Formats: sequence, C-alpha cells, structure tokens
Amino acid sequence: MPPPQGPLPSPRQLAWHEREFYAFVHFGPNTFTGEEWGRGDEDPAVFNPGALDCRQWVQAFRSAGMTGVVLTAKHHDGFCNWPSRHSRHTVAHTAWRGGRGDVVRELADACREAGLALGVYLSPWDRNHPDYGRNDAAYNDFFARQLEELLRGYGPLFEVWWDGANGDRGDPAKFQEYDWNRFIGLVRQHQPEAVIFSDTGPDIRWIGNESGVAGATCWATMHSRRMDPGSGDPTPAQLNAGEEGGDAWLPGEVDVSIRPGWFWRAPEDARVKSVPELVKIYEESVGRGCSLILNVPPDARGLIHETDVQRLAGLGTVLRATYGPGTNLAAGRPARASSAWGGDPAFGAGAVTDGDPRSSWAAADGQTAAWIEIDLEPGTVFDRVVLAEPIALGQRVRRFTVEARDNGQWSAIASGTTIGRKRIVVLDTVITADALRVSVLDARATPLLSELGLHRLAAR
Ligand code: FUL
Repeated sequence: MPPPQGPLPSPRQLAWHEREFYAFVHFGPNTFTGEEWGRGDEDPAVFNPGALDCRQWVQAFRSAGMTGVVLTAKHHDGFCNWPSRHSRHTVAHTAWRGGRGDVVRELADACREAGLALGVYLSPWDRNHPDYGRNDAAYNDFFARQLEELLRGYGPLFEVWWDGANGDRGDPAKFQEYDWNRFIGLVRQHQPEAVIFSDTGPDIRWIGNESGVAGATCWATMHSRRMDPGSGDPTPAQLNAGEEGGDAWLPGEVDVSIRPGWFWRAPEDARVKSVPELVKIYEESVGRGCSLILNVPPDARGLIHETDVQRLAGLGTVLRATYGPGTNLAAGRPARASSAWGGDPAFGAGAVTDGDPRSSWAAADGQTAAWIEIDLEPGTVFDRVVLAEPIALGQRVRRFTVEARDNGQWSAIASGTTIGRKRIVVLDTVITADALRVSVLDARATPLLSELGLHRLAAR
C-alpha cells in the first residue's frame, strides 16, 4: 500500500468533497429592497414572501444535480430568517405567516424530504446589533447564542458559512474582535460532521473570487494562518491556487451567483446565466478539485424565478448526459502502465477504468514520472478527459500530459498541472482516437490515479 502523502483530508472534509455541487440561497429584506448589503435599519415589515415554498426551491436544485443547500440564516443586515430568541430583527416581527414563520425550518423540512443536506450562513458582520464593534464580549455572546440556536434546532447541518466581508473594516469605532475559537468549538460540539467555511477555513476555504473559477493549478493544501476572515491574508491569488506543500488540507469552495447579484432583483431576471456559462463554471470548479456552491436567490414571492428554474433543469440535463452513468467512453477498456506499486495487480492500470473510485493505479515506489495507456474502441470521439487522485492518500501530481493515438499516430492533446480530487480537462477540439496516454511528468510522491474518464459534451 503506498504510504499517504500528508496533509490528508479529515473524514468530514472527505464527506464534503463528495457533495461536489450544492445551492446557496441569499434571502431576506434585501430581496424586497433591492439592496446587496442592507444597512440593518430596514423595517422587518418589508419581508413578506406571500407564496414562499421551499419545496419548490429544493425541486429546482435537485433538477440541477445539487446535493444540498446553504441558506443565509442571517446576512449583514442582521435580519434573522428564523425566529431567534436573541433578536427582534427577525421573521417573528413580520406579517409573514402571521409572525409564526421560520424559513430555516421550512427549508430543513423540504431538504429532509428530498434527501438534500442543509447548511447555514451566519454573517459575523451584523449591522443591526447595537453591541457590534462596541462591546466585543456582548456581541460574541449574542453570536454564540444565535449559532447555537441554528446548530441545535434544525437537525444535521453539513456546512457553516462565515463570511469575511465587512464594510466597516478599517473603522476603529466598529472594530469587532471575534471569538473564533469559541464559535468553532460550538460547531464541533453540536455538529461534528459539519465543515466550516471562511477565507481561512478551518475546513474549507474561499477560492478568492466570486466568478466561479478555481485556479488552473489548484492545490487542496494551504499554509496555516491565524483565523481572520477578510483580512486579505491569504491573498485572492493564494486562495485561488492553494499552496503546494502547505501543512493544512484546506480545499476550495467556489461561490458564484446565477445572477449578477447575490439577492434577487426584478431587473436581473433577464440576466440569469445561460446553461453553457453554468457548465463552464462547473468544469472550472468541480473539475479543478473544488466544490461548487451556486447561488440561486428566491424572488419576492418566495419562489425561484421561472428563468432560474429552467436554467437549473437545463444544466442538470447537460451534466447527466455528459458525465452521468454510462457516459464514460473509457469504462472497462484495457489499460497498461509503465509500472505498478510493488508489481501488485491490485495497483495495476485496470483500476482507473474499473468504475470503482476506491481502487487506484499506483506507479512503482519512488517513480514520480509514470504513464498509463488505455485502448479505446477505434473511432472513439471525446472532448473531455476526467482524471482523479485518491485524495484520502493526499494530493501528489504536479504536472501531466495527455496524448491520443489515431491511425497509429500519437499526438499531444492537452497538458496540465494539478489533478486532485477531480480534474476535468476541457480539450480545445473534439478528438477521435483509438488509444489514450496520460503521462505524469512530476509529482510530490509516487503518483496514484483512481479514475480516467473520457466524455463528450452533450448538446443542449
Ligand atoms: C460576500 C458578501 O458580502 C455578499 O453579500 C455575499 O453574501 C457573498 C457570498 O459573500 O462576502
């Protein structure tokens, strides 16, 4: 068995990697005022989503192939989508459902019924709370109590999202020293399976932009830093590419909105991203070893707008027809490699085409350059190559090339750097081939591959 190459993902990180693609939901007073960053002095009465239906949201998310939802339980305006006992700025102080509504509860119920996981975004920056930045200890107590309500009241959570944004950063009168260790401890105590997102983790990191693109080189590792989301350390470029040789497994989560803004606004109904744009985002996030959290904000009725519903369904259709069961043109094909770990057939080339993500090809001990070849049905046509490293044993590959053979002639069709959990290589042109070779040119340790897939982008 090849020894692991540290650092390694924790069990909760491994489970999160498998989620791959899930929804982000920004919803609150901004949905009704057209603001991005509400000031916190909005009248809660503006919040009145007359037709709110979380089952409708969840059906739309499922149609895209999403596995979960993260809701803004509280955004920067401090308004709580659940009836928090510690604030008056909540759904309980609105006319919606006669003041007895709870968006978190309705979404939790809809998710459970549909088999989707639930996560919560709780903005540390709170523009409504009087103690924020004025009485650090009092605000931290308040934040901890709100967090506990969410952690204890709604069943299992898969993710807790802490935004680094703070429009008051730099204003000493509003500087809040957060008690991160306390907050992290509460999540671990009440929801040990949940991953925590922030610029600096501790479990998953921001990818450094909001446009849906992970680095073409993307390491799941980073050097550990002090927890200070929004400080600019690490820089966006460091977050985007990760840091080879970092001491922490801290993979990227790619956050992007299906619309120009994070919250719904009527004029943006005509600016919902197209299916090809969404496919590109998927391939440049999930296909670069990260997870994708795609924001789909409900409108002022409390429904996902028809256009967004249609785009999500279209995206799901393309993803299933391109990458779904039965689409891998290399599945079950004969394979050979330059070497196998210990000469053991269990680590032979066939492991990458056997459809079992738990089996891997491993090159012989100490060989950081190695190749693997697959015989294809003559005339196989594809434009996507999918590679995967078994990340439970760490991330290794630094550089690889892909060649294809047609009529006895080999030609280079792609090259790349990192692979990680999943690498989707989007080819420049459609290739016809009867054999394929992937050469690992450099790696941090003996290279391992658990999957090699060939796919063709489905037409819409
Ligand atoms: C940012 C926030 O300021 C935006 O409003 C949004 O919530 C986005 C996901 O994170 O930092």
